[in-house]
Amino acid sequence: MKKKPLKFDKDLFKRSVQYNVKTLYRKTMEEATEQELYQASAYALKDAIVDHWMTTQKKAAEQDPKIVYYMSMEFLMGRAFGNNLINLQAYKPVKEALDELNIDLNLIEDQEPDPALGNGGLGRLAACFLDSLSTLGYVAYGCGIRYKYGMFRQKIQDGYQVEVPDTWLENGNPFELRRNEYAKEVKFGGYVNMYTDERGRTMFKQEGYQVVRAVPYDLPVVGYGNGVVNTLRIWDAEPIQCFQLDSFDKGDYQKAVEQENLASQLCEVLYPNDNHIAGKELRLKQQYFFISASVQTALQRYLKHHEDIRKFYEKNVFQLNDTHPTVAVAELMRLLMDEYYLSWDEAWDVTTKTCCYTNHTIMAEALEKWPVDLFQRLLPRIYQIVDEINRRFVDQIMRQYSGSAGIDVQAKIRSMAILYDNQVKMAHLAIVGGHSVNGVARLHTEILEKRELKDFYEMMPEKFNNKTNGITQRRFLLHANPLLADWVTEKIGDDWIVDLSQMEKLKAFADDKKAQQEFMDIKLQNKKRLAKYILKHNGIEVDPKSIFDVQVKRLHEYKRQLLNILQVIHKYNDIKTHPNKDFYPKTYIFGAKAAAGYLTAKLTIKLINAVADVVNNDPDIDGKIKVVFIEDYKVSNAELIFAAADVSEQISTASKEASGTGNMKMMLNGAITLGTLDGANVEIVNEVGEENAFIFGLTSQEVMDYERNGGYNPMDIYNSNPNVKKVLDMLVDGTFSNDRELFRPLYNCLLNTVNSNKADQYFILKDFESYLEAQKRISDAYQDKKRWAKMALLNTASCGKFSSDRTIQEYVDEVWHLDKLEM
Ligand code: 4GP
Repeated sequence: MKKKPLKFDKDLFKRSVQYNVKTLYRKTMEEATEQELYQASAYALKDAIVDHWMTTQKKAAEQDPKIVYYMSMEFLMGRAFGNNLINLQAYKPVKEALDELNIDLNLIEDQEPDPALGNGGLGRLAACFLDSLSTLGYVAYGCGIRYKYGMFRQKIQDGYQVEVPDTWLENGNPFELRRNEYAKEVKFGGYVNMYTDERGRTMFKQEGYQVVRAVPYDLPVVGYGNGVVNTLRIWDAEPIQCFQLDSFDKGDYQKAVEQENLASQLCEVLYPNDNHIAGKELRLKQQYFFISASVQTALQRYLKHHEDIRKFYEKNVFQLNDTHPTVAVAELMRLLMDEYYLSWDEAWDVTTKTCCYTNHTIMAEALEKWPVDLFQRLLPRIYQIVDEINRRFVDQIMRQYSGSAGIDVQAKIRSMAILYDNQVKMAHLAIVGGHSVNGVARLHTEILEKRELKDFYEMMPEKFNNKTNGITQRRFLLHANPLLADWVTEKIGDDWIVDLSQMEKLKAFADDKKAQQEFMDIKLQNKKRLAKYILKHNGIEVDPKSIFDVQVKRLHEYKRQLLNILQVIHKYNDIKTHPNKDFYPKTYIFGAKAAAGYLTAKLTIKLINAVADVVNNDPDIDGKIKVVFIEDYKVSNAELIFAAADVSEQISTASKEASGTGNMKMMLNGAITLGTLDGANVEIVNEVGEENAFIFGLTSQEVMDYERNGGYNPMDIYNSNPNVKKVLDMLVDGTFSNDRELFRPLYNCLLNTVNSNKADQYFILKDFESYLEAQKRISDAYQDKKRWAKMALLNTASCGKFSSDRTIQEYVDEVWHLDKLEM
C-alpha cells in the first residue's frame, strides 16, 4: 500500500514566516532583507520539524529500539533548508506559500551558508548516512563537533588558492537547538590517583586536571516522508565557570586562565586535511572532547530506562568513522570501570561488543599515531587503559603465535601492537577494541585484508567486512536535479526516492529515441544552468553544447588532477599543431580545495588556473577547449555541477582511492565514468557494463607490484615519448608563467626523487598515453549522439546499488542489528 504523504500546513507556515519577520526583526515583510526572510522561513520550517522530532522521541521511548551512535569528527551536511523541504515532502506547499508572500524560494535557499563541518568524502558520507538512517526509520545519533569555523572558504586570487575563514554561524543557525541541560564535563591533563574505596575496590581518580563544559547543539535529520527525525548532536566547548576573582587569592589564577583558553580554542576550527593527519595536540583534545561527552550521554541515556549496564551493547552500537573517534574505546572502558564499577573483563565485553570501526583510506600519511608522551600528558587515565589493553593484546599475540612454525612473533607484535615505537596507534586500538572492521568498497576491503591490515585479518578474520559506500538520491537527484528527478518519476513512478534499485526499470528506455532525446535535453538544461553559474562566478563563457568533463573533489596527488591538466596541455598542443583536425569542443571543469599546508596541491591549483588563462584566451583554440576552475567547491555548487556533468573524471592511481562517492553522484545524474579500476569505480563498471564507461591505466595489482619493486623510471617515458616530453617541458619554459621556476616542483616530482618520494610516485606518466587514448574514445563516442544518450541513460539506470540506503541496510543487517521504528 502506498504511504500517504506527510501533512504540511501551508497557511500555518505562511503565518509563521510573517510572525517571525515581525518578532525577530521588528520589520514588515517588505522591509526584511533576503537573509532575514531566509531566517524567518527556516524558523517556520523548524517549527514543523520539531513536531515530528518530538513524535520520533516519544515513539523511540516507547519502543526502545537499538540505537547507533555514528561518531565522526566530520559531518559535511550542506544546506539544510531545501533538503528538509524535500524530505518533509513540503517543497510544493512551501514554494506556493513563499510565492504568495512574494518571496523567491531559490533566493531564500541561496541565503543559507553551507554548513561545512567536514573536509571531503569521509564527512559527506556521514551526512548521507544520517539521511538514510532517518529515511529507513532507524534511531541514530550523529555525534560531532560544532566547529565555529568549518572548512575554509576558498578564494582564487591571481590563480592561487587563498583560504578565508568560514563564518557559517555569523547569522546564527535557525535549525539548531542548544541543549544546555545535557551539558557534560570533560577533563584533560593532571595525574591519576589510585586509592581503595570504602568497599575495598581499587579505584582511579584523575586530579589536578583542566575541565571544560561540553554543550550540545542538536540538529534535526529529517527522514524522507516517514515523519522520522533523528538528531545530529554537535558539541561546543565553554569554560566551566566564569572567571572567578577569588582565583587570585587561591593562587589558581593561571589555571583559571588556561581553562578558559582551552574552552575557547577547542571547537574553533576544523583541521582542513583530507586523507592526512595533522598530528596536532589540539586535534587530540578535540577528539577526546566530543567523544567523552558523547559516550557519557549514551551511557546516561541508556540507564534512564535500563538497569544493567553490562547489557549496554544490546541497545547501543558505536560506529567509529575512521580512527578519529577511536578514544571512544578507552573512554567507554574508563566510564564503565571508574564510574559504573564494572570489572575489566565485564567492561571489555561491553566495549568490544559496542564498538565498530570503518577505515577510509590506505594513505600512509593518514594513519593516526600519537606520541606516547603527548597522549599520556593529555589523557592520563585513558593512557593507563590503553596501556593495559595493549599489554593484554600483546599477551594474546604471544599465546597465539609462540611456537608456531615459521612465524616471527616479534614481527607480529611490531606490526600489531597498539603501543609501539613510543606511539599510540589508533587504528590498532580501533580494531582490537571493537568487533567489526570495514573498508568502504570491495577492492579497498580486499587491500586492507591482504596488505595493509594483513596480520590483523589473519588473527581475527571474523571482524572484517566490506560496506561499499553509497550516496543519498534525495539530495543528489531529487534536490540537485529536479528536471531529471521529474522525468524519472514520470517514467517509472517515484519509488526510486526510497528504493534506488527501481532505477533499473529505466533500462527499458535505453534504446527509446524519444526518451534518449528527453534525457539529453535535460542534461543540456542543466549544463546551461551551470554555464550561467560559471559566467557569474568566473566570468568565463562556456558552450553548453561542448562536452562537460568534470573533476571535482579534494585536491590530492593521488587523485591526479595533475594528470588531467597535463592532458589538457597536450590537447592544447595538438590543436595548435593541427588546426584543421576535427575536434569536438570540450569544457574541462575543475573544483578542489587543497589543505592549506599542502604545497604541491596548491601549486596544482595555480597550474590549472594558469593553463586556463592561456588556453581560454588563445585565438588559435577558438573555444575548442575551455578550462574552468570553480572557486570554493562545496556541497551547494556540487549539486549544480553533478547535474551538468557529461564525463566523470575518476582517475586516481589504482589502489589509492578507498571508494570515492563523487563517482556515484555523477553516475546517478547520467555522467559517464572516465576512470581507473580503483575504489568503487570497479563496482560502478560492474553494474553499468564496461561498454558504458571509459577505463584506462594500470590496475591496482600492477601499481602495488611496482611499489613493491621500488617504483619505475619515469625518465624512460620522458625520453621516449615526445608528447610527454613536450608537455613537461612546457611546465618550465615560461608558457604558463613568466617565472619559469614556478612550476618546477611539479616537474621535479614527476621526474626525480624528491624528499625520499619516488619519482612520479602516483604513476602519472605511466598512465599518460592510456589516459589520452581514453579521452579520444570519449570524444568519438560523444559525437554519436544516440550512443552517448544510451550510455548516459544506462548510467542513471544502473546506479541502484550506490544508494546509501543500501549501505545502511547492510550495516544494519550484518553489523548493527538495529530495530526499525514504527511510526
Ligand atoms: C575518503 C576516501 O578518500 C574516499 O575514497 C571515500 O569515498 C570516502 O573517504 C568515504 O569513505 N577519505 C577521507 C579521509 O575523506 O579523510 O580519509
